[in-house]
Amino acid sequence: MATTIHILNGPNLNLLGQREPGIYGAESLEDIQKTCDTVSGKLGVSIEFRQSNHEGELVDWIQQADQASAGIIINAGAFTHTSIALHDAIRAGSVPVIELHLSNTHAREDFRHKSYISPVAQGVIMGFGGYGYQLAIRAMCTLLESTDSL
Ligand code: CA2
Repeated sequence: MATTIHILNGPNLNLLGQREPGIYGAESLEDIQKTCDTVSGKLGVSIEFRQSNHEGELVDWIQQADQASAGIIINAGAFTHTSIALHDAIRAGSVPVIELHLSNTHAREDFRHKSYISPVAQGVIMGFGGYGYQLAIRAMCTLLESTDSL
């Protein structure tokens, strides 16, 4: 059975492609998911791609992914900048986590400069729009190979 990577998306990411294309790009989350399916298929891994507007649901998914998955890629949206609950859920787990953002949050408002995810993530990818999802899948596969987990 193929190794699974969870790709978790936080609040408002379901609105991608409808507003603010200058910041987040013109692709919808569904478009991004399709590309992720293609890329992961080529790399021989399977993905579980999800989005929620609810912090507790994301906590549940992180806990589940820690049992069912080899790694987690998470774009926590605005919860990145506020959520100690997501920080604690990641910290409690043992699979590698890659933090992902479409935009370069450090080039934006001050309140986006703080991340509660970064201190518990293996690495961070940001500023490449939807292409960042492909980069994150590739980075996760390289990481898993290097630890003989793939
Ligand atoms: O750059 C990213 O990926 C973010 O995680 C996106 C979040 C933002 O709060 C983070 O600071 C950075 C926002 C999610 C999408 O929000 C939309 C709002 C309006 C229209 C489309 C998307």
